[in-house]
Amino acid sequence: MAEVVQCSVHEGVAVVSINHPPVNALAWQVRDSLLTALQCAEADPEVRAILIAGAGKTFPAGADIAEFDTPRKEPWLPQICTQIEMCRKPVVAELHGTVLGGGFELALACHFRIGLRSTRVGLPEVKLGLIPGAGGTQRTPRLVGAKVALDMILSGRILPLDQPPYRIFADRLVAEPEDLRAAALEFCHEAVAKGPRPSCERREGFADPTETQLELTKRAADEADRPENARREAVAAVEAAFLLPFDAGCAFEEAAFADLVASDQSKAMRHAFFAERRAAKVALSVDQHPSQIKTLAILGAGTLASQLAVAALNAGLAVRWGIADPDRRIAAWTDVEDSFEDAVSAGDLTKQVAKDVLKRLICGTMADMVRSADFVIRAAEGLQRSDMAEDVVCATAVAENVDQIGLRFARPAHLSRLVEVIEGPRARPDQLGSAIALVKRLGKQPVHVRSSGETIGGRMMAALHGAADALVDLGASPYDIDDALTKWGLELPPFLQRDATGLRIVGRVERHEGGMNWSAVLAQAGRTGRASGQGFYTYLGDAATPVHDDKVLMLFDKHRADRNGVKKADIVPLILGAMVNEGARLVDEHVAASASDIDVVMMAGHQFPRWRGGPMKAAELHGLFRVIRAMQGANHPDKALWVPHPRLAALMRNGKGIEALSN
Ligand code: 3H9
Repeated sequence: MAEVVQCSVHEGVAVVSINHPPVNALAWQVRDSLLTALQCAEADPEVRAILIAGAGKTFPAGADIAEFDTPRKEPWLPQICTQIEMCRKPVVAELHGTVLGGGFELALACHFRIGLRSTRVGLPEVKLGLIPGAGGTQRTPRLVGAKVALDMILSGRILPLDQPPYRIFADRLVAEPEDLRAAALEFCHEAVAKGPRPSCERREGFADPTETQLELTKRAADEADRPENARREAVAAVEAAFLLPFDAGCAFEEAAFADLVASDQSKAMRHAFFAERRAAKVALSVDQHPSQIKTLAILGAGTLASQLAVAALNAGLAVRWGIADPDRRIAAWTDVEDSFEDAVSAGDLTKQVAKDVLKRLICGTMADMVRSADFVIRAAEGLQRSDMAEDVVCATAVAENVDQIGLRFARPAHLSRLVEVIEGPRARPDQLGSAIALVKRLGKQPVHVRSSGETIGGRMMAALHGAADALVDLGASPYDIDDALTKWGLELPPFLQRDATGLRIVGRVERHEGGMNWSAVLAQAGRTGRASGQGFYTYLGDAATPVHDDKVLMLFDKHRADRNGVKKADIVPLILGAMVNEGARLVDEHVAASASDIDVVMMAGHQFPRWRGGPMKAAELHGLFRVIRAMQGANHPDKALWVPHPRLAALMRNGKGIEALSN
């Protein structure tokens, strides 16, 4: 096996190359070897400058995220960054690929940076519930100012190094990959004349102290009420960079990072990171490459079809849009054109790009449109597989029975990330492979489901609503339930959500044994939802402000015997309990492959907050023992809700985490 860090000397320059595929994450063995290589190079009298590079596709893309679940092992990355910065010989970073997190911090600790034009940089730690922990909160604002540093840290975005203001991080850029090493070595020789330039001594980013303090005060106020701890800590750490000596600022950052790594929020977000990647890696016997799908036919004239057309065009596909009614074709084309004009007005696209994109869209009869397609999506009910080649996959995107392949896009389909890829009872492996490849080609998150049309999201949302109704059966107020779930992090809690959908529609859903259909009760009393100004809530001021209404509680009390059957503190554990029970059933029935797939569905498609990690991880972090204890205390006739599923009970008994719930 190749060494994870290789070192060779070229005309007085020690080239230290990190070789730890796939992304050169700065795992312990990399840090250990890197530190040794740096110490050797500094001590070697033949070496006059040091070049740090990443082998393969990228300079390090960050610390090894998996390591955060294990005890910290020295040398820690900040120590290596200090060693580099204090080196008596100039140290140059050679950048390419995605230079992220700890990788970007490593680069900032170097005295100089040369990179490929195509390099992208970023500090995405906040997406893992963390702040940069290897000097990123201290060195970045020193170079580029508090505003840009906080934009980078709080957005976590991956940004182009060759564009302002990020261009400032590079001392020189090179266009062609094959020229990079020679240019970097030449730059190292120039750096010998310049000598080391420690970033910790720079303060040009703080040139205007008044503006810096104003920016920091504004950011602290913006973040004050947000639930994610890492965001507030990031602002505080950048303020420390501004106000404190470098070492004291680093000590603040280190302590905050250590607290965040141990926090449930970060554990949840790290779970999300790996769960999303696992879900995208469906074990396939036939693996289709996304680039093999170039032309997509979409059949149907409705909103879903139009959103799919926009998504496919944005992903660079050629779109053949089959619409039976010739008059609708013109209107449909205009819908899509409008959507791209909006993007031009918002500054997201140039006119020319929008024009070029629209050249890839053709509308016509269904038969004509499917003829040259690599993949067909039926986006309206009742449409039949027309005259297309036998090997072309035709997936249904509407809620109907699935025999072969179903694609369930979270709405709106052009903006949402989630697609549940349903493998029906008669699906072939190659069809499933193509469907997953298409979803990846669209830049969306696939989750594999085995069913005849059921989705993970549908079943889990039904469990959530069923549990909310059952809590009302037991005497809870819908307002207490919505309040508890909002404080927990749900953007749209169940009863507000039903009011928005309309209670006549929601009231048609059947309740199980012993349950009252509270939506139907309200609809019968003329409270049909938000549009009518009255539902679970009464709406004031153009139906914009929901307020609690005692009349609703009085109406409910006529239908239920127990008015005090639920403690407020039990609401969240009981809702989670019902969801995690349904999750265990989904895995047991092989509809979902794992608990982590269920979490991905709920985070990517149903607004479950990422910092909770999805309902399955949230139940684990809350404590499965505590959740199951609350379930056992709930006395409801619908046993599916709170009688713990045997697989869930086994997890608790064996002290296992939710990851163990998989097929
Ligand atoms: C940090 O740096 C903290 C410091 O501030 C302080 C330290 C003291 N670790 O995404 P892909 C794996 S926090 C471990 O499919 P792409 C990934 O799981 C870190 N593993 O590829 C997958 O494994 P598998 C800050 C990692 O080309 C494989 O690599 N950095 C890491 O679509 C391929 O990944 C980040 O948050 C990692 N850091 O995208 C960057 N990164 O094949 C996180 C990737 O077994 N990474 N893996 O499923 C990314 O954003 C993307 O992976 C990247 C490549 C854009 C780099």
